[in-house]
Amino acid sequence: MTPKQQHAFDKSAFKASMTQHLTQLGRTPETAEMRDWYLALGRALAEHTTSDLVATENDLAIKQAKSVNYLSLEFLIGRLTGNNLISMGLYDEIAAVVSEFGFGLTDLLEQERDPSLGNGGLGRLAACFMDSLAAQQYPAVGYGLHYEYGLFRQSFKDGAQQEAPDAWREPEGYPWEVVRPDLAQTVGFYGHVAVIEENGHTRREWVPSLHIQAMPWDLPIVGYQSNTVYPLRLWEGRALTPFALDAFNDGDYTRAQQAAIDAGNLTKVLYPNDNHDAGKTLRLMQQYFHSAASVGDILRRHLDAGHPLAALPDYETIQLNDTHPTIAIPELMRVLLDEHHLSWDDAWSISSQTFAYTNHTLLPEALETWSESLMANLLPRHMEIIFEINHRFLQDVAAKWPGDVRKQQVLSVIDDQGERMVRMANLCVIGSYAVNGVAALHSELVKRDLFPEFDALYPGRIQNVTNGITPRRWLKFCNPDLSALISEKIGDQWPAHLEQLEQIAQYADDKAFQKAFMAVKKRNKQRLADWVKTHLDITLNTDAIFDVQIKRLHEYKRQHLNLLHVISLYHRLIHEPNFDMTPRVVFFAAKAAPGYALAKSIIFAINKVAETINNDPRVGDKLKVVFIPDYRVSMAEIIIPAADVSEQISMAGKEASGTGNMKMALNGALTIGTMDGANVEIREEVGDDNIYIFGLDVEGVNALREKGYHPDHEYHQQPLLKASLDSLLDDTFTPGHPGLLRPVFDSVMASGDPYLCLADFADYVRAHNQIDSDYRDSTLWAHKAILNTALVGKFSSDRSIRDYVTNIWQLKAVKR
Ligand code: RUG
Repeated sequence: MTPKQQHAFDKSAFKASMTQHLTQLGRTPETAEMRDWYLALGRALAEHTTSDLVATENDLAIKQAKSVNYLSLEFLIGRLTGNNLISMGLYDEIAAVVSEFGFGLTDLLEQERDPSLGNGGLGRLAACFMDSLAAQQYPAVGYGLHYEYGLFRQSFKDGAQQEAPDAWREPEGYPWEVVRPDLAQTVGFYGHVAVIEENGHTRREWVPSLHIQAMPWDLPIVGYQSNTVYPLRLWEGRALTPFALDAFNDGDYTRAQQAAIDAGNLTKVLYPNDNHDAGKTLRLMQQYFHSAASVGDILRRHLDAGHPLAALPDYETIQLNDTHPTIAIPELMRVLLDEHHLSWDDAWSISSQTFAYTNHTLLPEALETWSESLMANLLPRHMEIIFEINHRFLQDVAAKWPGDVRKQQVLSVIDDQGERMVRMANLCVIGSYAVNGVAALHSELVKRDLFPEFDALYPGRIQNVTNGITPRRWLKFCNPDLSALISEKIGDQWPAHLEQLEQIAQYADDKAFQKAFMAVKKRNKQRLADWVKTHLDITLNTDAIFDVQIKRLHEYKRQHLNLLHVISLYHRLIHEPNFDMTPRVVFFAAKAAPGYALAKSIIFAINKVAETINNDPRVGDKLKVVFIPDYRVSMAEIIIPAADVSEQISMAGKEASGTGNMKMALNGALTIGTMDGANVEIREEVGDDNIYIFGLDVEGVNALREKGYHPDHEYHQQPLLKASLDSLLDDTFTPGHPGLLRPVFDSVMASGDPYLCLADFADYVRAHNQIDSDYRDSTLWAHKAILNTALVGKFSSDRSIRDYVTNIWQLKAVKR
C-alpha cells in the first residue's frame, strides 16, 4: 500500500514521539486507551506535516508563483489520519509501529471522528480539489470556517431523524490542526460610513461598531508522495476582549463573558443546508467573516512577498465555491478603495481579474439572495459599493441593449420586485473573470437557461469544468484490495495518473482477473455486511445485489422513486406467486436538513418500509432495506467499495454534476441513472452497455411540462405503481397507524409530483429488471464492472484541477 516515502522514517524516534504525546495526554503506554493512542499517533504525525506546511509557506519559489485561493464555506475533508499516511508514504511503517504497541492500525484509525465541516457534494468537492492541488503542486490555500459543531449527528428514533450537535474536536482538540495567532485578522460589522474631507477630496470610510477576531486554524493538505503541504485555513470567531473584568467584579458574570459568547456564536454551527438558501442574519455574518478574513490574509501574503497591489491578479486568483463567499468581491473593492486609496477603475480592474466563480446549481431556491436592508445594516459600506458596481454595470447593459428594460431587470444585482434583494449570483458573474458550471450538461444549462443574457454580454466567460474525485481517498485508501489488484496488473503509478486505469480494460474478459475482481467486491460487501450486523443487527446475504443510494435527502434526487421501486418489489414478492428476483439489498444513507419536512418524511417512510420488509418471513433474504444512519465520509469509504449498483436518479436537469456517481463507478459499481449531471459523461466514457440509463432527459422533461403533466394518469394507468403508492396510505408499513406515510403519497399525487417520479417510474422498473437479469450472468456482470473501473479515469479531480489551471487560473506547478 505504501508509495515512495518522502521522509526517512526513524522508527524508534517515532515511537518515542508517540510515547511523549501520550505523556502530554496524562497517560502511559500501560494506562492509555485506544483513543489516546490515536491522538498520540495523530499528534506525532502532525509534527511532520506542520513543519512541511511552514516550509512550503516560506518557499520563495511559491511566493514568486501564482496561487489559487479556494474560498468555500464548506470543506468536507473526512478523516485525515489514514489519508495523510498514504500521502506521506508511511502507511506500512506506521502499521508496524502501531502493531508493536499492540494495536491494529485500522482499529486506531476508526477512533477519529470525521471533521464534518460540510453538507454534501459541494464541500466534498472542495476537499478533493485541495488534495489534487497538493498532489500536483499547484500553489494553493484553502479558506474556510472553523465550525465548532460540524453538520449534525443523525440518529433515528422510531424511524424519525434526530439531530444532535457534532462536537468533532471534543474534548482534546483535533490532532491535525495548528492555531496561528500571528496570522489573526480583525473583522468589522455594522456601524456607519464616515465621509472624510482630505486635501480637498472627500472619501468614504466604514466605521464598524462591532469587531470580531478571526483566529486561523491550519489543517495540513499533504501532497501525495511529495513534501508539499498546503494549508486549509479555517477561521474561528473570537472576541477581541473576551473577558470584562470590571463586569465580573460587579457580579455581572454574564456581561463579563458576553463578547466571547457573541464572537463564539459566529462559528458555532455549519448551516445544515444543501441546495437551499439559509436566509439567516448569522449566516450572512459568517459569510462576511469568512470573506473578510480570507481577503485580508491573501493581501497580507501578497504584500509580504513584496508584490505591488496592482499585480494582485498576476499572483493570486480567488475561486468562489458557489455564491457563499460572494461578499469577498465588495470586500476587496472596499480595501482597495478605502484603505489603499485606489481609484474605482484601478480597484475594479484588479478585483475583476482576481475572482472566478463556480456555480453548482440551477435550483432557484439555492440561488442566494440577501435582503438589501439587512445588508445595508450589517455592511453599510459594502452595500454602497454593490450599488456602484450595479450602476456601472447597468450602463453597460443599456449600451448593449438600448431601451431594453426587461434585460436591465433580470441582470441587475438588485431584485426590486417586492422586498429589495441582492442577487449574489449576478454579483458573482459581473465581478468574476470566469464562471464555470460543474459538468458539461450543467454548464450548457447555465448558459442556456440560467444566465443567457450574461452569456450574450460576456461571451466565453461561462465555461465548463467537470467535477472530479481524488483517487487517493476514493480508491487507493478506501479499497486497498482493489488497489493492490490493479497495481499488480498496471503498476502503482495510477493514483497520480488515473487515466492509466484504461489499461485494465484489456482484462475485462480475462477469467482469472474477473474472478479476482469479483472476489474483492465480495470481501468489500462482507465488510459492509459485518458493519450492518454489528451496528444495526440486520443479517445480509452478500450474494445479493448491493444497490446503493447515498447522498443528501432532496426531492430532486428522488429517494422516493427508489422507495417506490422497493415497495413494488415487495408487493410482487407477496402477491405474485411466480415472481422471482435476484436477491437484493437496497442501501440508503442521507441526512435531511432539519427544517425540510418532506425530506424528513421520506426518511421516516424508508425506515418504516425497511422495518416491515426486513421482518416479513415471506420475503426471506430476497429483499432487504438498510438505512445507514449518520452518513459521513468515513461511512462512504465502507459503502462505496461494496456497491454493485449506484443510484443516480435525479430528475434530468436538476443534479448539477454529482460526484458519488464517479466514486461508485471507479469502485466497479454500475450506474442506474438519468441523463443528468455527470451521468451523461460517465455514459460517454463507459459506453451504453455498461450503464443503465432510464427516464426522461432534459428535453423530455420540458416537453412533458409543456404538454401538461398529470401524475394521476400514471397512477391509474400503472397497476403496480398504484398498488405501491396505495400502500403508503394504508397501514402496510405502519401497523395500526394508517396514514403516517401520507406526506410522501401527497408529494407525488396532491402536490403534482414536481420531480416527475411517476412519469419515470415504468422506465426505472424496466432498467432495474435488466439489472436483475444481467447480475445473474456473473461473467457479464464482472465484465461490465471491470470496464466501469477501467474507463472512468477522466473523473480524477487531478484532471478537474488541470482544467481549472489551464483554462481559468493560469498557474504553474512548483515542485518542491
Ligand atoms: O448538488 C450539487 C451536486 O450536483 C454537485 O456535484 C456538487 C459539487 O459541484 O454540488 C452540489 N451542491 C450544489 N451543493 N450545494 C449546491 C448549491 O448551493
